[in-house]
This record gives sequence, structure tokens and C-alpha cells, in this order.
Amino acid sequence: DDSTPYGQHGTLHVENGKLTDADGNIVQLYGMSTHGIAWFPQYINYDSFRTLRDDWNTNCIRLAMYTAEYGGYCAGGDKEQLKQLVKDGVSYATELGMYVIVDWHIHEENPHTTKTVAEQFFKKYATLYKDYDNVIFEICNEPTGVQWYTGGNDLYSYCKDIAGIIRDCGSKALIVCGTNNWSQDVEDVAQKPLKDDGFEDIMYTFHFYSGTHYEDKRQKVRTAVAAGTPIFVTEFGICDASGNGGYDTANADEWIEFLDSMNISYACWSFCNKGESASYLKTSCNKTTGGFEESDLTTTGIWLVNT
Ligand code: IDC
Repeated sequence: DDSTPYGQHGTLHVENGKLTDADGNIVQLYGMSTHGIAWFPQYINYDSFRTLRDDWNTNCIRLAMYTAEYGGYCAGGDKEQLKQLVKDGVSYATELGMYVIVDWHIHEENPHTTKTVAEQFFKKYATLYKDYDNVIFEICNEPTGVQWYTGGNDLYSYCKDIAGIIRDCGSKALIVCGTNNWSQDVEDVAQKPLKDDGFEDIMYTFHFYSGTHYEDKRQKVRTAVAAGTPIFVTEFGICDASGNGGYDTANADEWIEFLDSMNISYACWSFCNKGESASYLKTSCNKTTGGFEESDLTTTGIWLVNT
């Protein structure tokens, strides 16, 4: 069906450091990230995703599943509920022909800590979705305290092992690897990219919040891109890095222009009504299935619609 994003672009690949579609044309994904699905499950529904696709002109949705915090998959969260939300989210996105990122939302920790659980998780979902070309696996949102490459228990070894499991299950899905320091040290990947081990269709993530991150961080991205590292901004915000505080929309515009100039894909944090700057919806907005009006939206929501 040519009218949907997946219908138009089909299977994604990485070629010469860029994301390409089934015809080999460079493609950019842009869209939305949920907040933690454990805390805001109500936005995972067909009509809300259709609104994001049709009214907000996006082609991708990221399902953020925290691992460590209370309610997280490895921290007392209701695993059955979380798995059901992932399945529901993937199935609505698939029906709508949208790309969908399954995000193992490591937050401020070394992913090796919960690697065994991650292995089981990705084994299950890589097998289940091996014929779903619209599914993207993000295998560690924001690692900290672990270098990309040391030759030991580094991020590279984590990513290589998880990517190996995903491929062994028969999945050719696009895989997005986290980078050290809240997914900012993206320039380090060039020392040892997974493609040198024969892996295909692997990208690396860089995250920014425009109220906190400026030109020096853009320089990191430029350095990485110049080295041939394929980048996907799976999360950004237009406020400060706490998810709250002041906005910098002028810097956000500069970031988007910068990413567009390099065909880098991006997803904005976050689709919920929590009382913080990053949320698209005001806390007073109880709509969860679309029909959002300007009065329902925060500065983030309005900026995103306009962008
Ligand atoms: C924030 C949420 C906030 C929550 C906090 C801790 O906005 O409501 O209390 O996490 O769970 C990230 C992370 C993302 C953060 C976001 C804003 O990936 O989980 O969400 N942020 O701080 N990296 C940089 C900023």
C-alpha cells in the first residue's frame, strides 16, 4: 500500500553510512517517542498512532521500555503487561505502515548489568518479528560508565552479542546501538564499528536536548559522520536534558536543520501529558486517541507539529 510510509519505502538498509529504503534511496525517519510505556500505556492505541501519522506527518514511533527504574522490565515491572504493550504497539504501527522502534531503555547504567535479560528479550522479539521489515531494534538507549571499545566488557561487546542474537534468529531488522555518555560519544564508534565484523544494517544513536546541547555536541556528530558512522537520533528534546526546564526552540531548529542536511533520522521525547517540558500534551489534556487541538499542546507539541 503506497499510501503508508512502509508501503513507500519498504525494507531499510544502511549504505555508505546512510539509511536507505528498499530501492536504495536515502530515507529519513522522523517521529515520536513514547514516554516509558509502563507509566503511559494509554497512548499505545491505533487511533493515536494514526493521528501521529496523518495529522503530524510522522513515519516512525519509538516504544520506550525502561529496564531499570521502578516499573522497568528488570526492576519489578509487570513483564507480561510490558510485553503486551510492545506487541500492541508493533501491531498498530504495522497496520498503519509505520516504522516502529523497540527501545530497550537502559537509562544511566552499563547495559552489561542486565545483559542476560536483554538477550532473552531480543531473542524472543527478533524471532517473533523476523518477517516484519518495519521493526527496528534499539538495544541500549543511554549507557553510561562504559567505553565503546576497550577490548573487554565494553559497549562494543554488548552490542555485538545482542546483534548476533538478533541475526541468529533470522531477523534482518535495522539495529540501533547506544553510545557511551547518554548516547553522546558517537565519535568513539569509528574505532571499532560492527560492520568490521560483517554485520549489516547497524546504526548508532546520538541524543540531544536543545536547552542543554549546542555546537560542541554537533561537532561530535560531524566527526562521527565524517568517519562513516551511520547515526540515528532515536531521542531528542527541545528543553533541557532533565526533560524539564526551559526551552530553546531556536537551537532546536538549528539541530533539525543540521540533521536534515545529513539525512539523519530523529524521534522526539515524549508523547504523553506528564507535567514536564518535554511532554507534547498538557497535563490538562486527557485525550489519548488523537483529536489534539492547539490548546492541548505544550511548547514541545506545538513546535513538533510545526516542524
Ligand atoms: C526522563 C523523563 C522523566 C523521568 C526520567 C527518569 O522525561 O519524566 O522521570 O526520565 O525516568 C533521556 C532519557 C529519558 C529521560 C530524558 C529526559 O533517555 O529517559 O526521560 N532524557 O531527562 N536522555 C536525556 C534526557
